[in-house]
Amino acid sequence: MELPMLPEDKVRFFREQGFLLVEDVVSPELLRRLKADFSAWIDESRGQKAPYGTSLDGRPRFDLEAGHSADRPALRRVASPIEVSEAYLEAVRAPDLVNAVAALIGPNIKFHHSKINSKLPGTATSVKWHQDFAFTPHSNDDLITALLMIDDVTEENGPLEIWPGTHRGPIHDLWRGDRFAGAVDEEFARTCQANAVRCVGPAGAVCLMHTRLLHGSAPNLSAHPRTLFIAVYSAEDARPLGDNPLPSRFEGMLVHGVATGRARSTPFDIRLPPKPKGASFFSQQALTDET
Ligand SMILES: O=C(O)CCC(=O)C(=O)O
Repeated sequence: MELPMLPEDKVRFFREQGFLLVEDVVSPELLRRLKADFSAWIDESRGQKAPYGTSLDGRPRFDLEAGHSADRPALRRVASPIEVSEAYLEAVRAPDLVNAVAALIGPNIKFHHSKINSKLPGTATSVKWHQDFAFTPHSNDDLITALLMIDDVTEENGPLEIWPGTHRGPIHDLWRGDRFAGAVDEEFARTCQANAVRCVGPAGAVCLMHTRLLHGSAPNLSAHPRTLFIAVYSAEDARPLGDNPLPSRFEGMLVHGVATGRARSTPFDIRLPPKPKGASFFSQQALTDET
C-alpha cells in the first residue's frame, strides 16, 4: 500500500528553498543497526594505516583522514555501504524516505550512489562549498541528495550547511584551469558562507537536498560524532552524462514507481567532471589546498 506523500506546503518549500528536513524516516530498530554497523567499521579501521577495502571500481571502500590512529580513529568515508551492509541497503529503500523523494521529483525514482561521510570527534574533515550536480551531471536536474542523520546533528558537530534557493541559480564552475577542484573558488565560498543555513536534526531525520543547491560543511568541534548516510536518487528519466563517482551494482535500481525507458533533457551547459582516482572526493577537494 502506498504510504502518504508529503503535504503540498512541504513540496512548495522544497521547490523554493531547495531542501527539506523530514524526521523519523527510518525506524528506531533500523537506526540502531545502522549505528552498530558503523561502529564496527570504526573498530576495524583502528588496525589500518591507509585507506583500505575495495569497492566496485577497485578504489578503497574505507577512507581515512591524515592523522588516523588506533587511539584516535578518523574514518571519514565509507563508499557504497549498501554493498556490504544489509542495514544500509534497507535504509536506501526505506519507504518513508523514498516516498518523500518521490513526492518531490517523482513518481518514478531510481538510485544512483551512496556513501557515509563521518566526522568523528577530534577530526578536521570539512567539505568545501559545491553543487552535487557538477559531480553527477544528468540529462535533467531532478536529482536529490538525501543526507540521513545517523547521529544527532547539532550546530557544533559539523552539520551540512546550505545556501537556500541557490538550486534555482546558475551551475557554478568547480574547475581551476585544467584541474577539477570539486569546489567553488575561495572568494565565492566566502559569499556562500555568509548566506549559510545549518541543517540540524535528530538521528533518523533526513535532509533532502536538490542536486544544484550550494552546500559545504565545517569540522566537528564537539565531543560527539557526526555520521551521515548519503544516498543520491534521480528521476527515472534523468540519464547520467558521465561516470558514476561511486559505481555500485545497485546503480539504476528502481526504488519507486515504474521504468518508463524514456530520457528527458533540460538545457544547461556544464564541464564534465573527471573520473575520480582517490578514495573519495575529499582528495579532489584537497587538490586546491596545494595551490
Ligand atoms: O558531509 C557533509 O557534511 C557534506 C556532504 C557533501 O557535501 C556531499 O557529499 O556532497
